[in-house]
Parts: sequence; structure tokens; C-alpha cells
Amino acid sequence: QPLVFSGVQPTGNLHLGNYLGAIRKFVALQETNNCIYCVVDLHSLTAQLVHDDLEGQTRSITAAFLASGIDPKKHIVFNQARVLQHAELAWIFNCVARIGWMNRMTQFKDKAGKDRENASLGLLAYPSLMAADILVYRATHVPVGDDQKQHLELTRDIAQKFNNDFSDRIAELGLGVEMMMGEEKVNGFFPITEPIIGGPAARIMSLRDGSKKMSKSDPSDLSRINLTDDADTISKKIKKAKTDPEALPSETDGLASRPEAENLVGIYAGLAEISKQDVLNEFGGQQFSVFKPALADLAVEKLAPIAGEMRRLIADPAYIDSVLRDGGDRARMLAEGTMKSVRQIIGLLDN
Ligand code: AQP
Repeated sequence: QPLVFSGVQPTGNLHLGNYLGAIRKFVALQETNNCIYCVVDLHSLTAQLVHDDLEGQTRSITAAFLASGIDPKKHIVFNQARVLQHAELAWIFNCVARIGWMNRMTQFKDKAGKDRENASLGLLAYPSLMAADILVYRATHVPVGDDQKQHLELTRDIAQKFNNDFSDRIAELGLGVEMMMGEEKVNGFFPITEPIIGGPAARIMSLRDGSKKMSKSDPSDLSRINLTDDADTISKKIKKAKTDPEALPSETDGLASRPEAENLVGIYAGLAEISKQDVLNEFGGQQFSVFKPALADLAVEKLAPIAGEMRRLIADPAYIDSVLRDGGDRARMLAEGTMKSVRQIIGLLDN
């Protein structure tokens, strides 16, 4: 039975990259799957412990989920800190994973910078908590942007090592399920999760620098389109977006060495839900003075209703909290079911 899980950190304004790379996929997947979507507040402590308004940020991400079309009645929407089993399983995974695995993570290297000795231990262990978020529900599929690919590979490594290390115990207790590991059929407790990455908007880049991903923590607000930007701001940011002086090519090959042009075409394709080639079929040969206003109109058309609904929801924090409470209660029941088995497999008495 497929089960979808994904999370978003409450670390700042959600932007178009988060929306196209992740949230829009969450919405599409809920049509045919059971889904669990989480505001990962514990993760947001890894790079910055003290936040100005963590409660407000958590509610704002929840509002973005709901405003984008996630149905909290049919699926589960909650914040991570309500379900202690995430932290419990993360501790166990800290003991499964190896320090070398964590040290190799590019996100850790980027976020820790040069002064690694001073990075928090939580930042190093981030992928272990992420693996716990997913595997505490034994989720099979995880929609994410391209930047999370390496962390998902680590989740698979952790699941595989746990299954191997405890294979006798899992078999003895009859807690395994049959699954394919490459060519081999094995019996494991945790599934080997599949990432769902891809499409024209898997990695949206900064509007100011085509070599950097669009990010909440970029100091320049002009580098990103926030989900809550008004129409004028969106138009201004797209107008100011860095480009080159050439017209758009008519084939995608012509975008290869033009990262800023490729990014804007990818954003258009993502918003219109068409391929980059379809965009070039329409705009190939045109200057940015024609393409940018068309892109701005499309972005406003798609984002304005979400921003409006987010504002309405944020004005009702009691409703948002009730969604998170209800989702947390349902998530906890599932997570505790997994942890009962995990404790039994390891030999941690909880009776
Ligand atoms: N630029 C992007 N393009 C496509 N997808 C993206 N995602 C993030 N940036 C892009 C995807 O959004 C989801 C939620 O991300 P997150 O907030 O949990 O963490 P992040 O990847 O660290 O996002 P940011 O915006 O870059 O935040 P900061 O600046 O706080 O680090 C994930 O699925 C992510 O892949």
C-alpha cells in the first residue's frame, strides 16, 4: 500500500521553488494516495535555535498547505513536534547511521560553512531526523525538490542497514515484509523509500543568480518570489530578474549554457504545467521584454488565489491549530504502531 510523506521547514517565507518543487506535487499526489504532510519544526532548530516567531511560521506553512489545496480531513497535516516518536526514532537512527555518511552531505557542508566545529550537532544529524520522519510511518514515496535527493538516498541507506542489522530478529518476530532490494527479494521492516523528484521545476534557481537555488534564507528578497507577494511585487521581481541579451531559443538545447533563461522558462513551464519545449514553441525567438510580462501575468494568476486564501487562514490561528492538533493525534497513532515494533525488534522494553 503506497504511503506518501513529505515535510517543509518553518524557516521563512515559502517561495515559488518550495511551491513548484514540493507543495504542488503534494496536492497532486493526494488524489490517488494516502498522504502525510508535516511542518518540520524540529528541523528548523538545526541551523537557527532561536526564532522570532516559530509559532507564526508554523501556522503560515500550514496555511500554505491548505491554501494550495491539501485536504486535512482526507489526509494528515500536522507539525512534527507534536509526535514525539519522530525524535525517538531519530535517536535510534543516529545509532544506525555513521558519522562519515553525515559528513558527506552537501547540505551540511553548505550550511555549516567553514567553521564546521561550531555547527550544531543537530545540523549534522538532520538527515537522521528526516529518515525518522519518513520511516516512522513506513512511507513508501516522498515528493521533494532536487536538493533533497541526497538526503533521501541516506534514508534508504539507513532503512537498509536497520533491516540488515536486525534481520534475524525481524524474521523471528514475523515483522518483515517482502521487498525487492535491487535484483534480490529480501524481508525487511522499513521500506526502501522512493523519491518523487522531477519535472521542469525540480530545482528553481535564484532570480538574481542562475547558479544558486531559490532559497528562503537568501538575504536578497529579489532573489525569490514569495507565495505571499502581491501582484506588483511579483511583476517587479520578474522584471528585475537577471537575464542575458539574447532572444529565447526555439529548442531546449539552446538553453544549455544560459542558466537564467533556462530558469525562467522552467518557472513558466512549472506554473503552466507544460514542458520547457512547449514554452519555447510559444516564445522561441522572442525577447525577454515580451516573455517576462507574460511570465509575470501567469505567476500572478496562479499565486494570487493562494496568497488570498493564506491571508484568510492566517487570520484564524485557532482553526489552524485545530487542524494541526487533529492531524497530530492521527499521526501519533500510526507512529506509535511503528515504534512498538521497533522497540520490540531492538529489545527496548516498553511493556
Ligand atoms: N529552489 C527550489 N526548487 C525546487 N524545490 C525546492 N525546495 C526548496 N527549494 C527549492 C523544496 O521545497 C521543500 C521544502 O523545503 P524546506 O523548507 O524543507 O528546505 P530547503 O530545501 O532547505 O528550502 P529552502 O527554501 O532552501 O530553505 P532554507 O533557505 O531555509 O534552507 C523541499 O522538498 C525542497 O526540496
